[in-house]
Amino acid sequence: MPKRPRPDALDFLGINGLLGDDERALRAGVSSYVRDRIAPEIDKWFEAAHFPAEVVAELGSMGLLGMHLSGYGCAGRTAVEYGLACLELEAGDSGLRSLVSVQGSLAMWPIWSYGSEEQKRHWLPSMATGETVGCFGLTEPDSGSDPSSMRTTATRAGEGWILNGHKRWSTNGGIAKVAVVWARTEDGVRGFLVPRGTPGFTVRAIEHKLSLRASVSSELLFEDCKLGPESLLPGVVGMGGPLSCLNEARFGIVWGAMGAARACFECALEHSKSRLQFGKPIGAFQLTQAKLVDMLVELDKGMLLALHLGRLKDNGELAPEQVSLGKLNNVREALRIARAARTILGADGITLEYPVIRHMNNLESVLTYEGTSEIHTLIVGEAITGLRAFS
Ligand code: TGC
Ligand code: FAD
Repeated sequence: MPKRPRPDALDFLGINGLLGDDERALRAGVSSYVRDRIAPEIDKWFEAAHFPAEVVAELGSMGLLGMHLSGYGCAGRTAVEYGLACLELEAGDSGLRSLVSVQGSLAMWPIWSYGSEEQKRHWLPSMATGETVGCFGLTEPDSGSDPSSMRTTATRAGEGWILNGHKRWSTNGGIAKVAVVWARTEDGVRGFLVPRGTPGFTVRAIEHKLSLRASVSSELLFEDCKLGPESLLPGVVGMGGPLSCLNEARFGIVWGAMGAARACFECALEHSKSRLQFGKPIGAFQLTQAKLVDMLVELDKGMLLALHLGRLKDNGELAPEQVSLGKLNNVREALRIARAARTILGADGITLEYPVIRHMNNLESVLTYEGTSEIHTLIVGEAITGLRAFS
């Protein structure tokens, strides 16, 4: 009797089989790129806190920037395809997925959704190729989880505006040619497109990070920064503007976190089979197997959750609170998986010789940005109780 094949450890539930041909092809293409181009370099980039700027155009040429948008040079891919790209990019490094999230979901998406026809034509095609990088300024030094407390203001000056304020933690800020900045106006919160080099606009790097070291984080400073009328995003007023952008980026993180988790699981699994202690592979000890199986269970559940949310999104049925549930679960579990993987690697787990500690440190940022796990808990809590616990 032929031996019964065992499920593949890296796709135990056969989730790849739930994908269509186009989805599998896109996933395989991004995965090869990460394996051949990113994996050999990422430890050096991370250690040197170096952002490889040349990667932006490469991602653009693969059609991954603003990939879930249509027209204006964008690839017009589905939500599931966008998610799969995030999954495979983050298996390389969360910084790579951050770059794509911010460019596509936080910079291009608001222009595509709320911009004038002229703004779309002006910015989107060069953002899709990667020639123009965008960043997103919502968080401020005193305004993180509660962005509605922002102090940045835009006041009318003739036909245009004057911007004053301080944004912090803008991913891509130092390399961006355009910043999407959210500011308080007399009508409510509005979005502005601020080109690099505008007088009164300066950018300062945030250094000494021990997480997302291969990603640019910046402060954006606006001092009597004069903007023309063409800078205003005409299509949205109020906090719904910036918060709706977050749904897009959070969705990508639901998938991406599972990529980082898978990379940690794969590394720990391999190590458990080759590392001998007490005369046998550590993977033969029951406690190690329990760790590996717990990791696998959460990885596969997280993948199913991501795919389910992706299918809902493609059907136009995904609610922001459902995205919150996905971000909460998948990032929390990814971090647990990374920590468990670290223990399986023992002392080697703290070196950059293996990808685990890098992913683990990156995931600490992912747990915090795009809404902390506490905030997503409260968003889901409000959805099920009807009671608001933020304030
Ligand atoms: P709230 O009073 O609840 O709502 C104000 C208005 O906004 C609407 N709204 C949404 N619309 C679309 N999508 C959502 N998810 C929305 N959430 C709220 C809402 O309907 C209302 O509209 P209207 O028309 O009635 O005015 O707002 P609030 O200010 O009380 O906020 C509640 C809370 C805490 C959930 C929100 O502030 C929040 O999500 N806080 C977390 C902040 C956050 O996630 N910041 C992320 C910054 S960007 C980032 O981290 C990028 S990292 C990227 C990377 O490198 O990958
Ligand atoms: P705080 O809001 O000060 O929170 C501190 C702690 O208090 C958290 O544990 C939080 O959950 C908890 N807390 C706060 N309020 C409550 C409450 N009501 N109930 C219970 N607990 C609560 N922002 C941008 O605008 N653009 C970007 O591109 C961007 N990129 C980022 C990149 C990185 C690497 C990082 C680390 C952050 C980035 N951010 C960006 C900022 C990010 O969105 C914020 O850090 C995040 O929203 C949390 O804000 P905070 O850091 O000020 O923490």
